[in-house]
Amino acid sequence: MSESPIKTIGQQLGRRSWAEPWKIKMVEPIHMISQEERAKALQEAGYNTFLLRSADVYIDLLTDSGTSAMSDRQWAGIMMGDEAYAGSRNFYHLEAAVQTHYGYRYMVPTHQGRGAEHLLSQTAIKPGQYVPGNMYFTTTRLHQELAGGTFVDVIIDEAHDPRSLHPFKGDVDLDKLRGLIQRVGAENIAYFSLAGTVNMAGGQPVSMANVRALRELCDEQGLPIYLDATRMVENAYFIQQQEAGFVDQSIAAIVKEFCSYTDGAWMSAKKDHLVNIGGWLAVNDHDLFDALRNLVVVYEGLHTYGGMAGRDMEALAIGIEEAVQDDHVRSRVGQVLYLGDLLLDWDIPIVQPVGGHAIFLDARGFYPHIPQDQFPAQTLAAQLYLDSGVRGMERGIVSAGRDPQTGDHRYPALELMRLAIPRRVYTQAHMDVVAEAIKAVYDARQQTGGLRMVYEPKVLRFFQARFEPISARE
Ligand code: P71
Repeated sequence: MSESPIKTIGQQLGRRSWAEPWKIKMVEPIHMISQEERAKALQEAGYNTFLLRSADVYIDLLTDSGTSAMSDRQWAGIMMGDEAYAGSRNFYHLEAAVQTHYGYRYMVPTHQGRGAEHLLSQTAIKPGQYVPGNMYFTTTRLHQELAGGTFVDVIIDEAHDPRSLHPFKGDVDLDKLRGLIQRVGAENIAYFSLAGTVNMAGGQPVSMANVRALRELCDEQGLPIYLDATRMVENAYFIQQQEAGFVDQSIAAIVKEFCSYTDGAWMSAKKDHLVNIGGWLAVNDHDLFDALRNLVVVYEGLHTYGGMAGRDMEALAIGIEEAVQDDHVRSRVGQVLYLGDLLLDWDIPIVQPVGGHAIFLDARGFYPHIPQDQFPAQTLAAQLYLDSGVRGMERGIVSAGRDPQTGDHRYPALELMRLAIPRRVYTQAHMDVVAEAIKAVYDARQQTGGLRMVYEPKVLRFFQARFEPISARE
């Protein structure tokens, strides 16, 4: 009998296949509208994928934030909501889950990540202070600036190079940090703002060795470290797989050790924690906690709900537990790597190594003929939607915004278009469709022209900016 030419992915790669550690119990229909309808929708949205209606999107990879599928246990938790204004049972469950898995003493819930960033920035930054960190994130840096701080990027140089294969491109460059301390003095630094993984670098992880060394330096200088733990579980997976000495440790143990080198963390629970809304802020210092607890009631809600319903806190507490299960994390990151492998195999320019939550297409590699102030990554997001209804997000010059001092665009080294994969939502077949769509857009790259910005909001402009195509004759 002749062998079938059709092979599973596992067979093609010479290994046994693995599969998701769940089966599907409820489905949400999706469909692709026509090419003409997509062209119209894109024009109405000002060529900004944030302004598209989700009904006009086929496969939605705008973000992995709040878009994951909850488990049956989490949905059951929704029914167990204790909607008391104060002291809800679900709050205590959430507090215990954070203490158990992240190890911090005190926790304040917030409605989502930026609520926590706001509280931490207002309490821990004095106007005029510097906040060093391993690459900016849009909302994080904005809250630091609104509190009178100045963010200083001290990530390793490799993080700015989409082709560098460094396995821990999220690492802090300790020499850059020492240089800053020498220049401005430790007393003018509020804290170290550490993110694991680093979203804007491509979902790149920080190594355990690096956080240990950072802790030593910060101890010498009397500086606290606060961690953006939004995708720390995914960071732990890379440590487990790639850093010597961790292959036999559980994700849960790695997360906890990593956090033990930091003084506190803020969380957008809409990512790792598998909920549609929620966040928290946790610290070890009681005085700081007291200040945060005072402030949360002003901006979020009482300190035992912080802007979440009791049911949301219950789903979140359960999500924290599910998030650190090894089989879950392996399949979550494994799906991202699968899409990345397809694209790499076809020589499509993407950020390498592939990170934990998303594929980042290198828009400069697609459109070397489009200057950065004609928005290559924004163009790429528009083209991919037009081709197949797949929605991604610009992460380049539009996201970087303007320099508050000079008013000019910031010109980031990375001009990327992100395709973020929601957790437990799409199948391997969806990934195949996405890969083929990207290939079609790549094959048509030379016929593609850039965009001009016709409306620009003052802050976080990427959300609502509008664009128009620049015609070939201009
Ligand atoms: C993402 C988001 C959501 C988002 C935010 C801003 C612009 C576009 C999309 C949110 C994060 C994040 C990190 C590392 C804090 C937040 C804010 N990411 N830190 O990637 O990735 O959390 O959205 O819950 O307020 O699509 P929040």
